[in-house]
Amino acid sequence: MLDKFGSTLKNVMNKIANAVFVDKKLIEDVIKQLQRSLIEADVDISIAREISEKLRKKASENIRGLEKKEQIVDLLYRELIEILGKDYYELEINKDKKPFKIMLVGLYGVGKTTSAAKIGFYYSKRGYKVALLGLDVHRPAAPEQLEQMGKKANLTVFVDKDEKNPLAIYEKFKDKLLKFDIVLIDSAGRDVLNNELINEIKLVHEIVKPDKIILTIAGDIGKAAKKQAEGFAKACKINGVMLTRLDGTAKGGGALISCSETKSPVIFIGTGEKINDIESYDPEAFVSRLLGMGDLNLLLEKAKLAIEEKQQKKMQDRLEEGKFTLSDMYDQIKAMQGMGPLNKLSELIPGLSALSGKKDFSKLFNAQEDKMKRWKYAIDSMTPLEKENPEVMNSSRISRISKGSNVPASEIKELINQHKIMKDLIIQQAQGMKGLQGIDPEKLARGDLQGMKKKDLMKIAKKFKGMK
Ligand SMILES: Nc1nc2c(ncn2[C@@H]2O[C@H](COP(=O)(O)OP(=O)(O)OP(=O)(O)O)[C@@H](O)[C@H]2O)c(=O)[nH]1
Ligand SMILES: [Mg+2]
Repeated sequence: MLDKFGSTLKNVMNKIANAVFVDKKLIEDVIKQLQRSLIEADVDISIAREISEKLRKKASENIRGLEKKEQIVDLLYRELIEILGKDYYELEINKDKKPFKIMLVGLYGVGKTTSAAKIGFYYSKRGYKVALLGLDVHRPAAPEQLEQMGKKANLTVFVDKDEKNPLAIYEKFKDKLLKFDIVLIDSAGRDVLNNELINEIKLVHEIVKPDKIILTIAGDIGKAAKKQAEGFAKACKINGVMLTRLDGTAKGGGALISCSETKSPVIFIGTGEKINDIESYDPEAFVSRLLGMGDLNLLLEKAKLAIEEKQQKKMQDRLEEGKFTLSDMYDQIKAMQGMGPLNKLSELIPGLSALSGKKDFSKLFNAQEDKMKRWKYAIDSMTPLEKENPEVMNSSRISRISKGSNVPASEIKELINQHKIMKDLIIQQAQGMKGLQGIDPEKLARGDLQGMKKKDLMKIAKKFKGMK
């Protein structure tokens, strides 16, 4: 279903899932790729541009915090729903009116006859007693085709192969139709929407008085669907659209958007030649499937792990070089906040496993949001040298930072102190537990100090001395 449009959009999704950093460049890449897939789907260039602009604006306003990828996906998802139809429409079938008449109109070869049988099948599966009525007197093979399709759908078919007047056919079967809940009426097409076709539709409309009229449009014509939707809407009241041949065309996106643009609600989509290749069109479900949201969540999970691995490696390298700046500390604490149980998380971050289970560190990671904010202001007021080497900090620097950030000097001192403790421990661990040789690192990581030798416990105690 919509394989091509879907696959280009899935590429956009993969790009997001696999990105290591969510930054302006990624968002720009995503927008460009989306634009490309929209144009491939035969969406009008001006519309594709408009969508890109909107996304760009929304992304710059809304993409914040930790769950950036989810936010981009959500933004794309909502934007696509917006353009691909927004609301879910159903034909309102009046069960008390027998028969409830649904007529299909459309140009030559768009799938009217096939769709009449498909829609009939769709409603019969939902408990309605359905018949098909053939009023296409132009195409010689039309009655037979409808009969064949009706047989596949297990529906009663009313056709007259000799009669050339559609109204006479209707009169002939009128009484028999009363037994049915729903009658699907197949009508004749034309090459173009000319007066001849309009007059025929109007005439049939007057006599047959269909309760609903469904315009059939072939999905593979892309944005040209707009002209058809507008033209038919002028000629008669269209209640909804059946968009056929969405299987195997990249242009389905353009056709759907055209229908949405012209306010012609798509009710059904045709996804193949078989009788059950029909779906009611629900934009939300459709877009989810189009984007492969089911797989996407999995992909995001996997991506998260992959990124963690990459970032872990980078972090590990830095730690092994003895680097752990104030900014690193801030980022780590921030990243870990609100992400789940501390013990579980700290296993993922190099160095921190040694600290899990330590009460004081739990406290540190659970630092209040506003305290974190003040730390951030303080760090932002520091020079690169101070961030990299907080050892250079003295009282005049602290008072400068305090003034610049409006954070009390005592809190800045606390921040520097916490950093020192954390850095010593983390780097120690990263560098192969130099000071703690002989201690099972896994036990240490679990905070499992039982059964350790007294000598080793003393070593650890010494390391934790600075912590309150
Ligand atoms: N792949 C695919 N083919 C379809 C779909 N709907 C219809 N078709 C095919 O399109 C061709 C035309 O379908 P018809 O139902 O005969 O179209 P029509 O509008 O009744 O044509 P006329 O009566 O000649 O105006 C047939 O070969 C159908 O099998 C669809 O959703 N997918
Ligand atoms: Mg036909």
